[in-house]
Formats: sequence, C-alpha cells, structure tokens
Amino acid sequence: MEPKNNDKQIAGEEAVKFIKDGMTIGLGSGSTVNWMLKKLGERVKEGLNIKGIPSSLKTERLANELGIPLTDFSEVAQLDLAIDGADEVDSRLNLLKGGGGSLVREKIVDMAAKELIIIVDRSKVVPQLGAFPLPVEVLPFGWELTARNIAKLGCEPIIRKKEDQVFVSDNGNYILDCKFSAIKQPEILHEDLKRIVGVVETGLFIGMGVKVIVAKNGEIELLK
Ligand code: ABF
Repeated sequence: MEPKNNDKQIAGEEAVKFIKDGMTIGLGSGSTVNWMLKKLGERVKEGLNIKGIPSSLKTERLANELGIPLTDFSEVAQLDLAIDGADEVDSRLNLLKGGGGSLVREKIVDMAAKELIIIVDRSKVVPQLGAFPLPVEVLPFGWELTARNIAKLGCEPIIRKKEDQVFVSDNGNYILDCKFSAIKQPEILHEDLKRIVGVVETGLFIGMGVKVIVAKNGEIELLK
C-alpha cells in the first residue's frame, strides 16, 4: 500500500490539471495544497500564465519561493478557480476546515471562486462531520467569555496552542478547537456560532458546490 503522504501528492498534482492559461487561482493552505503549489510552480516555469491569491502567509511564502505570480483582491473581483484542502468532507460534500489555522482567509478566497476544488486523501472523507474538533476563529478580546458562550452549544472549546504559546492566526486572532459529540446539522451550528459576539468565522464550509479530488492508494476519485 502507498504511504498516505503519497496520496496527498497525487491529489495535489491532479488538481493542477484543472488550471488553464490566463486563470486567477485561489491558493488554499496545508500540506496537500503544498504539493499542488509545487507542481503549479513547475507549470509556471514552463510558461503557464496564471495569477494566484494565497489564503495564508505560509502559502504566500511558498508561492513566492516557487515563482508563482500573486495578486490580491484590490485587483481581482472573482477567481476562476480555488484549490484547497480540508480536514473532513462529509457525504453531502460539506467541509470542516481550519486545522492549519487559516480558515478565515481560506473561506474568503474559496467563496470568491467560480469553482472550488478540494483535494484530500481518503482518510478525510467521513459520513458526518465532527470527529475532528471544529476550529472557530475568535477575537482575542474576551476570548474566555466567547469560549463559554460557544460551550453552551454543546462542546468543550480548547484554546489552540503552539509550543506552549497561544496560537495566533494570520489575522491576529485566536482559534478555539471545539469538540462536539457529532455535528448533525452543520448549517445550523454554523449560524448559531456566528451569532455569538467575538466569533470571527467557523471552519464549517457548507453547500459550496465543491468538486472533491480524493486520492486513495494512488487512485483518484472525483466527488461532485
Ligand atoms: C487547510 O489545510 C485547512 O483547512 C485544513 O485544515 C488543512 C488540510 O490539511 P492537509 O492538507 O495538511 O492534510 O486546507
């Protein structure tokens, strides 16, 4: 059996086939997307003419290293295509994202695209969202109070830390990882969370009409 990491590479490289000359592309974040960026960098060196908008500072750095031309929303109103990863994909192709801490910029970029392609290995495809704790980005001010209000929805929010320090997102905010027993109605949970003052955005990406490239043991499957 191929190692799982190879499936991330296969899914990432497959997505590059959807990129056409002249497109503006939303560049997602995460290790699967990094494989896509590497292949895209090769295509750009061969003459492919595209521009990308990165969804995280990490992606921006890697895109710059790979020579992928970048732009931003001062120049672009709509992206032709966005390619992003996910932590979970359910049977209705709803997504749970934000394990990498870039969910707000990812949502802005992904929602600005005419088409969104999600790249995952098979381990991310689940019948129901919620085994992965739901990342919720919150304002630092009063985050403890925001966390208590979120807990009332039936979870235990844990402040994300990195090397013993509170993790700070690219936007200067904190992330609460919220473990629900199950997320049966993601639309309703997203709306309930968004009503809480201090919540910036949730990692639930619902009904976005995505195409999902799933790689398993070296084979590709397209879900849509
Ligand atoms: C981003 O990268 C996130 O939304 C998600 O948390 C992560 C996917 O993880 P990886 O591709 O590294 O497995 O898209």
